[in-house]
Amino acid sequence: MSRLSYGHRVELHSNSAAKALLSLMERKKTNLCVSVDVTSKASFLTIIDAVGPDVCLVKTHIDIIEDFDQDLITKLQELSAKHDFLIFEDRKFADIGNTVALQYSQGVHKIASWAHITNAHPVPGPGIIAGLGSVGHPLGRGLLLLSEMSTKGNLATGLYTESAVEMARQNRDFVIGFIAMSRDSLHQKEKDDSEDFLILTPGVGLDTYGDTMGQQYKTPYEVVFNRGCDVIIVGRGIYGDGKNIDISSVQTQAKRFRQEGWNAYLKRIDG
Ligand code: 5BU
Repeated sequence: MSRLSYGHRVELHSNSAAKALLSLMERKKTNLCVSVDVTSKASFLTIIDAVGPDVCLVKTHIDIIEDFDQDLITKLQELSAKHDFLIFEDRKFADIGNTVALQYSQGVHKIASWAHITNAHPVPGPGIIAGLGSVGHPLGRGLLLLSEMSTKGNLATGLYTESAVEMARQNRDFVIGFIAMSRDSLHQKEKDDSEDFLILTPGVGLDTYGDTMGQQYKTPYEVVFNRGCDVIIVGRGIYGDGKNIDISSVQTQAKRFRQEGWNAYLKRIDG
């Protein structure tokens, strides 16, 4: 499955967020997602405007923004239209269905109203998909399950990962794929040729191997070519520590990661 082009895979999905993302990647020729983990509205929007031409997806942690307001969402949506990218709120929901439905739709952030894609830990069981799906599916949103993580010592391995894949298989209209470190968990159990899941992978870097808090980095080539993942998620590798942002360096790094990710993908589909 991972040898098919993004464009060919559009038809294998019924979910509109999955279709939109795959079409966009094919059209714009990028599999780069930038994770914009900064805490001020101004830096957040500045970085997104700078990397916008090079990304298929912008990943947010909306709850770390100190001066969040509705205008930030309006501006984010304007940038999404201007540069042609989708929005992924990395919320990592992890509660019972009833609670996550409220967290997804209500409160200050009203995530479901603007995030095309969000994600959830499978730890509560299928009820978390039912809860999020009751809000997101009618809006055409897509959900990723965290079947693996990038950090040292994480518990999302083995049977846990396999169970996450099974939960996704039961809910393919809303669960569009996984946050995972490789395609292996799917290959082993792939059931039929029409099954297609997106694999989005954080922990991607080119100049460092990790940080002091357990993060571990792999290169875009390792992630996309060797491990068959679809989207590379890059944060600090592009904008550093988020202080004193140098826009031209942010743009240079975004183009560098974009090129590395796309070349690895071209080599993969070339087989
Ligand atoms: P970095 O600056 O490239 O290390 O940022 C990585 C981002 O991806 C950050 O927003 C994390 O919350 C996110 N992430 C991760 O690093 N590893 C994981 O397993 C998951 C999410 Br799930």
